[in-house]
Amino acid sequence: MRLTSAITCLLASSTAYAFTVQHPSTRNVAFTHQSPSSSSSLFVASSEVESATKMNRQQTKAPVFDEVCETTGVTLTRFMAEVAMLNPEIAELTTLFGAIDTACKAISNMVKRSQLPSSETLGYEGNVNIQGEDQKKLDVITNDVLKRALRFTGKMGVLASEEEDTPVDLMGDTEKEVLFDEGSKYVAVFDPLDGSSNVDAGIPTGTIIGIYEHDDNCDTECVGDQCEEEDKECLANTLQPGTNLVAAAYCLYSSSTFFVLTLGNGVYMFTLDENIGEFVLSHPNVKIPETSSIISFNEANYHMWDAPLQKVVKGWREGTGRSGKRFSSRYIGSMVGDVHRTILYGGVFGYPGDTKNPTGKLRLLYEGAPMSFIMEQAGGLSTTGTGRVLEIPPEMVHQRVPIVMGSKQDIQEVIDSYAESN
Ligand code: AHM
Ligand code: MG
Repeated sequence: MRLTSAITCLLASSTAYAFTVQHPSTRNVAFTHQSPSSSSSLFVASSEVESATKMNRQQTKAPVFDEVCETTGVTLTRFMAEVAMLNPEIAELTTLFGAIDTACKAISNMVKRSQLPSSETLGYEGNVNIQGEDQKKLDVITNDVLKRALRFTGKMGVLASEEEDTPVDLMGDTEKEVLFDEGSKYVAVFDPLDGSSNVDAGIPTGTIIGIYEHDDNCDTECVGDQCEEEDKECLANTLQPGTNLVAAAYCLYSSSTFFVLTLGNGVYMFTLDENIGEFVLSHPNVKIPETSSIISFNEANYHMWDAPLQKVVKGWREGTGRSGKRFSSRYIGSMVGDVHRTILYGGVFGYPGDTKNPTGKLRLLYEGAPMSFIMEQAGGLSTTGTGRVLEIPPEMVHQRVPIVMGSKQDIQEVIDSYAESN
């Protein structure tokens, strides 16, 4: 019996697996697997095929669960097992997601316990990272947790983290030698504890992860000085535009712990059930409302923003924007929490450029691109105002990018305002 058949509450007659594959140069193929009781439930949303085409990238495949059993649930482990069974060529992602699953649970636990005097994990580490920011103890610890978890999958080539000066190969030791393992299939970029400035106050934080494919040409092995220039260039594997992402995920440490992922075909939200220690599918194929009336910016910077953005936000505040609705403000100051709410309730989250910091604050590689991938896969948009965030080729690991993302109609209003100002 197929594993899927055992999930009785999932396999109602309308349940089918549907997924699309796009190889940039060749084809756009739809595969389906239908449940035994369903002969006509072929389900491939045309919008998904269109969005795959638009993205011009190799799209990974995910099962579509269109029902969730309220009592039994589908764990992240089972979900990934389904993905692997139906898509053997990306089966190795299962190992990676297993590692991230464990790391997020460990980080969630640490963040929760951090308020206890005995944990001694609050406050500053005493180091400053490459971006001149004081590292919090939890920044350093969580970076280590994630790095170790990924390292022991044996699937990783290179990673880049907010807390590392340069990309790090995972097979090397702490000397950060340049060394590649032939089995390395993936490249990870991550921010281990985004919003960590909030953590001492017990306010939500999150982990952001993007997964790219490792360049097949980077299969040489070398150590330190033996490395040729081209080997070193392999480290630049982390510098891929968001359109190349094969997967992205975030974990939100809040009133619940969430694990939210996309494999390029919809967004799946899992909630940690502490009783069984598992992430359980709680929001399958979640879609952001097309419009809403919530804005989420650090509005103290309003006077320094670009005029086209000021104009739109002014209209939203006053109820004279395109929708005619008066918007409310909700701003945590933790991107993961703010984006999570935006996906569920709709609206606009942004950290735009301003006269002081023209490229804004958020980092393209491990904050902007993975979160934009998730936002687009949820049916939203993510823009700099003048361009799609996912299409920006990064030149540096810690490069910043102005971002406004959220409900399609509201973001379109921002894009139009920039276009009109030219
Ligand atoms: P961090 O990666 O150093 O934690 O900074 C990123 C965070 C985001 O989560 C959040 O959107 C932003 O910084 C908040 O910045 P500000 O305090 O300027 O509003
Ligand atoms: Mg961050």
